[in-house]
Order: sequence, then structure tokens, then C-alpha cells
Amino acid sequence: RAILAVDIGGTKTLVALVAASGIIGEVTVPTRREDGPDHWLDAVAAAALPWRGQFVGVGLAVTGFVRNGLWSAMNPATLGIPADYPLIAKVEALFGLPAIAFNDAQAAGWGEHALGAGQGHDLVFLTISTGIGGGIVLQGHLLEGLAGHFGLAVDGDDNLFLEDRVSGRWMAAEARRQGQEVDARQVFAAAAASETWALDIVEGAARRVARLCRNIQLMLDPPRIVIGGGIGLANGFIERVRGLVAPPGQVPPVSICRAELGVHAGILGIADLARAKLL
Ligand code: BMX
Repeated sequence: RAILAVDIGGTKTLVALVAASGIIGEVTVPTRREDGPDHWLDAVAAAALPWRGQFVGVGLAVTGFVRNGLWSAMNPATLGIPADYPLIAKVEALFGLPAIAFNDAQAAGWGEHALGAGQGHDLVFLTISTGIGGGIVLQGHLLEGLAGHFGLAVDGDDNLFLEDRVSGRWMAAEARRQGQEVDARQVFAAAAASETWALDIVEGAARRVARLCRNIQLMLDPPRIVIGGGIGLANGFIERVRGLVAPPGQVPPVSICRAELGVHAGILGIADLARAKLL
């Protein structure tokens, strides 16, 4: 009665066999951006070969927009997916089993709600990684479709997507503009060593995330905002955000906490959703 749970992100794909008791096995393969969805799914099927016959359904948590079983990119810079790719039909044909699909951050948000930092309460989940994804659980219900696509929010008059001013991709590009050939991890290391150019980049990203959290509080008033993702969980980032998030007036700032399930949030969330919908 296990589920094959798959998390296709902008840089890597995680394939796991997940039972009600938890993760039985997992393997990570790179998402080769230039290959396209048919190849990404072939790589999933190849990774899942050792578990054939052990799972009764497939759950997919994918970066991008999912609606009525069709998959599209919102920001091709995060991953280029052709419009209305028939994800569910392709996966059900590939495995001969029923499948469900959600946006990756929505699935991860459900995972944190059901098994992680949410402790069964409502929450808004933010993952700051290749892009900025979000999952919203209100009155115990996970919002689907476009809900949570905070990375695509416009962050100023220049109409740039918020995630194109915060994500790991932006940090590396910003560092390059200052003559530093480094990736986001190295920007955080330089910031930890009090290098001004790096502190400015990290502080700028934290300011924009704090502004997003304040807006989320005023729009949805969630009991807590749970932050995950490689950038979100980088050392000192959440602490910086907490210091910048105070809303106007006497309103206490929204509680901001660290995601607990790490890279497993998406597969644990989608497996729980698949069990509820398919079994
Ligand atoms: C983008 C968008 C979201 C996704 C988020 C985080 C695409 C391809 N993706 O905003 O659907 O949830 O990035 O993606 O438009 P991740 O790969 O960083 O988890």
C-alpha cells in the first residue's frame, strides 16, 4: 500500500517509496533542464524500477502550475515546461497506476502541516530555493492551482518577479555583478565572514521576504509562516527576516518558524495527499 512519491524541482528530482510508516527508499537524480518533461519522467521510471510492484499509486510534487492534470511553467527561468503538458495522463500510462499531482510547494506545505512544523495547524509555507514557492493550508484545507505562487508576485515598478530578486539564482547573479564568481551558498559564507558585498545581498533578500511575510499576514492572517528551502534555511536568514517583519500599529508580528522536513517535505506531503485521494 505504498506510494511512489516524486518531487521534480528546478535543479533536482527526488524519487521515493513512501508507506504510511514513512520513507522506505529514495534516490535523487538531476533535473536536466534541457531534456524536457518526457525525459524527466523516464528518469523517474528508471529510478523507480527496483520498487516495481511495491506501490499502488503515484504522487507528483512538481515545480510549476498544475490544474486538471495539466502542467505548465509559471517562470520558465525556474524550469521550462511546455504549456499544458498532460502530466497525469503521461504518468498513468507510464506506470499503469492512478496518479495525482500538485505544485511542489503546495505539497511541501501540506507535508509541514500534517507531519512537520505545522503540527496539524493552519499555516502558510514558503520555500526559497531555485524560485520562491508557497503552500497555503487554511481551515485544514490545502489551496490548489495558483494559490501560493508568491514567487511570481511583482516586487516594484520594474515588474520583476519577486523570486527573480531573492532566489539562489538572483544571489549568484547579483554577486557576479559585483565581480564575485560565487554561488548562493558562498554568498552566505561571505556574509557570515562579514564581507559587506555579501551582507548587502543577503540583507536585500531578507528585506523582500520580510515584506512578503507582512503582506501574507495582512491578507491571510495565518497562525504561522513556515520557511523552508536552501536559501530559506541558510544560516541566519530566518533570524534576519524575523527582525524585519513587524506589521504596522500594535499588531504582533506573525510567528515565523523553520520547516522541519527539509528536502522530504514535498514527497511526504504528496504521499499523504495520494493516500487520501487514491486509496
Ligand atoms: C516558481 C514556480 C513555482 C514553484 C517555485 C519554487 C515554475 C517552474 N515554478 O515560482 O511553481 O513552486 O518556483 O520552485 O514556474 P522550486 O523548483 O524552487 O521548488
